[in-house]
Amino acid sequence: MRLARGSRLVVATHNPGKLAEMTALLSPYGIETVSAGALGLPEPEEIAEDFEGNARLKALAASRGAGLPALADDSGFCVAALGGAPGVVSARWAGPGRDFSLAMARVQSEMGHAADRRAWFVSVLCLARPDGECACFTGRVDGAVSFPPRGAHGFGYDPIFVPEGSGRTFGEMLPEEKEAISHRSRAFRAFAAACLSLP
Ligand code: ITT
Repeated sequence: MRLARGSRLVVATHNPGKLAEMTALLSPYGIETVSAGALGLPEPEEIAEDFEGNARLKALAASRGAGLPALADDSGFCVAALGGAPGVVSARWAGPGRDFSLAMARVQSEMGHAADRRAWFVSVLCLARPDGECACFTGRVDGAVSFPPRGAHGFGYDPIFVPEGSGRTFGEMLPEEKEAISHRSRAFRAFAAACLSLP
């Protein structure tokens, strides 16, 4: 399923941090982007049990709602010592006010002094068309949890995640440094190879 240059594409997220990253990743490809929020599309309930199921559900809802192809991301922060939690419910740990200082404090209190500090982010990007055709692409970045939170860049759990090979959190990295190695950019590279063409 390829997208022609000049196509209009809905970026099917209501998360401003993700919207900024997805728009930057799409910028070299000559695709006209419009966000789900700008189109007034509702946020579908994320009732699937895994990242791919939720990415499909969000991409299909936006694509059918707008009558255009749509790209959705379902992602999460996974902690080894917590059996992979918060994982698919990462956004819910921030509560109704989407307060990620609460979510990060919960990770810290649930981990306690666990010796295993391994953590990873996962992103599944799904491209859907209004006729129901879908294609999904997964990316992952491994690293460790680090407290206290550090850095004001990025969003969500970025201030407590140190990717492998770095001494800094995603929150301390410039957008282009995070983009070089992030789960979302890895999923995006697979998506771009399958669905986009460079000028
Ligand atoms: P949409 O469904 O509208 O895209 P959302 O925030 O509800 O927005 P998810 O259901 O996929 O998105 O939740 C994923 C959560 O995982 C997200 O809110 C972040 O807290 C966290 N997360 C995902 N990618 C992240 C990243 O690159 N950096 C930090 N946290 C991230």
